Amino acid sequence: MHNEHTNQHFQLRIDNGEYIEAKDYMPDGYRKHLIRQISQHAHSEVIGMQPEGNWITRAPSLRSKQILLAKIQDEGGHGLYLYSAAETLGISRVELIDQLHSGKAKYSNIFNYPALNWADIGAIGWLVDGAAIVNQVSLQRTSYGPYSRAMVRICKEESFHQRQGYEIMANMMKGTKEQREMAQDAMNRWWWPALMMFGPHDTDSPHSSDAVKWKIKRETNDELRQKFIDKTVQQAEIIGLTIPDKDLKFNEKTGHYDIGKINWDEFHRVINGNGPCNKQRMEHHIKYHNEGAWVREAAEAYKKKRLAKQLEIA
Ligand code: FAQ
Repeated sequence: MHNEHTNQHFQLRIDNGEYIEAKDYMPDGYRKHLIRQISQHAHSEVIGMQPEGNWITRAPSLRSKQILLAKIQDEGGHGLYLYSAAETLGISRVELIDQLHSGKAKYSNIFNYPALNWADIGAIGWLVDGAAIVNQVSLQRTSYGPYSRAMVRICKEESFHQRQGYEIMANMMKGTKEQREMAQDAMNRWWWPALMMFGPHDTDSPHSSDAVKWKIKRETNDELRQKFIDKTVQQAEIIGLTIPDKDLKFNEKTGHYDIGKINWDEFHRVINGNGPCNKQRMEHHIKYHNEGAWVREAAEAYKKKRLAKQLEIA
């Protein structure tokens, strides 16, 4: 017998490459996994506006200020697409934000590092958006329809972000000795945390086996990290930056770059709340969330009023 409401039928649909939509049957574990991942992704986009926002008023030219403003607005928009995708799974925005504020939901490790100078804005665009896009291109084919569609839109914008960061780095590398040193210093500070963005090695990643079985992940953490390394090492070479890894070496046998050891103690410290900026990031989010309460109340009141009017007319 073939019952549409069984996990077996669900897995068959996944194996056949079908997309799962909001009202379709899905196992509880699949729903929970997606709420966790999509909401963490949304929180990352929004918290990620903070390190860059810090540099809008100090951008070195009107052109660079306009570009940075547009980029940061895009990140806010990405957060909105993703919160909406998470809400289709039956959780409210209020609950999602509560989970962020209580520390139950994580956000990307990378946004707990400070942006100290303009070269950091280049490094964020090039390395952070560069890592994000490798992951997100793969997620365009994730099995949950609303998440996949959000990713298609996000990827279009993210590739522009990566290029704006690379342009900043390339220009600084064509500049004075001090500018070249600033670019290298930013590279040294952002390289390893960017590699950590892909998550723990496959053998230490508790969620990966379900994610692969359900085709939430189309490629594993290590596969995506390797893709990012291979393309970024070459981009660094072109503009004269050195990768801060004495063990980095091209492996003729595999056709990929081998790297040194990632500091997973640092990763766990940062994602568990003890990175350089965790406290500041969360305090900032809570402060402005509370200050914006009146906007949410006004929107809610307007919605109720319109609904009452529609009922009157009907
Ligand atoms: N940071 O078993 P796994 C952007 C946690 S893009 C913090 O491997 P999973 C663009 C993980 O949650 C950045 N925590 O987990 C932008 C789990 O803990 P939990 C956001 C991490 O989910 C640029 C535990 O470790 N992109 O923001 C991280 O299968 C510039 C075990 O890990 C996404 O979120 C980490 N890096 O794989 C915006 C992409 N890695 O939940 C502004 C979507 C792992 O049990 C400015 N997400 N953990 O408490 C994913 O693809 C996956 O969730 C992974 C992790 C690959 C991140």
